Amino acid sequence: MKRVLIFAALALVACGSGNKKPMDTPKDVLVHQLFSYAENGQIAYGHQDDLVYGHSWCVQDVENDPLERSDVKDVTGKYPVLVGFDLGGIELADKANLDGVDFGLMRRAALKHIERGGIVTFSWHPRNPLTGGDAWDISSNKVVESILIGGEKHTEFMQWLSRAADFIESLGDVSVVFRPWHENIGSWFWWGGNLCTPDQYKELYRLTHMYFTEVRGLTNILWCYSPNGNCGPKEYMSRYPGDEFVDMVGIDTYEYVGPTGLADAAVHYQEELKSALTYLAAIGLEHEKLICLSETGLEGIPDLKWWTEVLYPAIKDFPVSYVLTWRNAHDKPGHFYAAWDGFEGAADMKAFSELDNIKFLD
Ligand code: BMA
Repeated sequence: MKRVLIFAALALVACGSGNKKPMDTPKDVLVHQLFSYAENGQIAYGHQDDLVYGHSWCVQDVENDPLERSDVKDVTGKYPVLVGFDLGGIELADKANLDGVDFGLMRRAALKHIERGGIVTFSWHPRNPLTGGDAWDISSNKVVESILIGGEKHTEFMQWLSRAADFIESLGDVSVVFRPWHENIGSWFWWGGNLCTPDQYKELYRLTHMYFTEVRGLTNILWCYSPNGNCGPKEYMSRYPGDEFVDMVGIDTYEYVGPTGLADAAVHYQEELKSALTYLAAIGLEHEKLICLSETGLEGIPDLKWWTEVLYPAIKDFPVSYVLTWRNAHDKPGHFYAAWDGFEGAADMKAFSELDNIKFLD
């Protein structure tokens, strides 16, 4: 790994090369924060939906809860640097997102986390605008076409975008990471690989970017392109919307345990991760973008040394600014991706949090 070159490129990103605006916008500050982790050889840790619920608990008083609880903090003594939230449901002005998180609570938690020095990242699993199904409804390959300019659902879709933009705007003068239309090489979401052409996908991403930045003036967003990582570099870039629409490149890659068991799953996951991070680092260098592991994890963490012996060795040599593990559902006991107080594998996550080059919130 040509670390010097990578960091030189990261420095260009951090300085906003070719960009004449002043250096202290909230977005600049966020880019610098992420850049400084990568530059110091550190990887920040993030957790989805931390602060609003965890394994077997959930914030009840959405208006007054002090938002101090966190499974990650219970186990490691520290909050994660990043907290991820999902906007799924905002498109139809729902009160709560697809996992039951009240949007007012989400706003409060996001701002509280930023106030503590943390970073917030948003994903979005919107419903299917053509069929009325959910994000996973792949029954039609005409959905993206239908929402682009000239499509039958375009006007309606622009209203969906406006509601997502309203939410981000309501956070005020802060900068957040936004990674819409994620996991787009695989075909499990209506915007996935077999569901639209590369050009249609790019147009969707650019339309979203154009609406947020040019129409709504939301220039503090750090845009992350985050396909699923179980593909090669050519496929990864085949739907890349373009340098002017992207600030960070990431991948979503999970470990899955198949019939051959845990040890095999770990080997396969590490191989996949290292291969993806190798090309991601090269892409970051070439395109002057930060890189991240935007989603990862092993559901239920049956491998009690997963953090220090599987995840850490696979990521430690790459200039990844952050790694985020998925949510700890409060209503599905086996659906968790971070340790929680009482979980038998908690000590290993604590050991991970204490590694020199892994960063939690101080
Ligand atoms: C998936 C699962 C689902 C959830 C969705 C969006 O990976 O966690 O239960 O609804 O993410 O958060």
